[in-house]
Amino acid sequence: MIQIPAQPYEYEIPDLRQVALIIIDMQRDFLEAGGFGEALGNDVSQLQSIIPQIQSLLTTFRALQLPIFQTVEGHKPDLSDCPPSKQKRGKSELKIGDRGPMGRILILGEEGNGIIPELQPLSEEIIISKPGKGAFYNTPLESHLQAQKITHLLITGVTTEVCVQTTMREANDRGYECLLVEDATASYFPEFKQATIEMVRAQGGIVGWTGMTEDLITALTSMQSAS
Ligand code: TIU
Repeated sequence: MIQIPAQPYEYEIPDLRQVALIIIDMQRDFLEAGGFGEALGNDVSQLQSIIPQIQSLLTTFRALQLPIFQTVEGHKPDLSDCPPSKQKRGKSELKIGDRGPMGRILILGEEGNGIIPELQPLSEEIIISKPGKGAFYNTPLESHLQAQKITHLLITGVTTEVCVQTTMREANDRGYECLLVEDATASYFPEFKQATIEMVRAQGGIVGWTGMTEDLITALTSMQSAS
């Protein structure tokens, strides 16, 4: 058992084999110009500051041979998994499925849908394609977690109040003990990021815990050397 400094109180991981790193939607569509994020009217440069923290967590998980799941939000080319409500939403010129500077917007396999080069997964690492905001809806994520007996999730990625928070709430309702990594998640709206952090850990951790990259890395590596 290890206790990690966190809010609203220490986060406990009973065994290293029970923890996974979840990286939500660090794809070009959200972090680079010409993708879905920009089509929605956002300043995408806002999100790039968290790349070093996620790289550090990736390096630690790889060194400890612990499971990593990256997700990408995207739809089949025929849009059969995209509800018309989602496809039509908003007043932007470019909509899901339209051709943009990085290929068709939010379509699986297109250039814009790929994970950013800095966080490229290794061939054995699992990428979960998800049609919704949450990583559990209509995906095989839960069966992977159950197969590996994972109970604790460290959650990172973008955007904090949309796909990250939805995923954390889905996981919480399924019984997972989740920690949102504060300096490894970002929003186009800094005030929404802060509000999400506070609402997650309010009421005694109603959705889970929040903590910092360095504290997690220190704890995980010391746990490894103690075992
Ligand atoms: N628009 C926005 O903030 N986010 C999304 O559409 N998807 C994710 O958060 N990944």
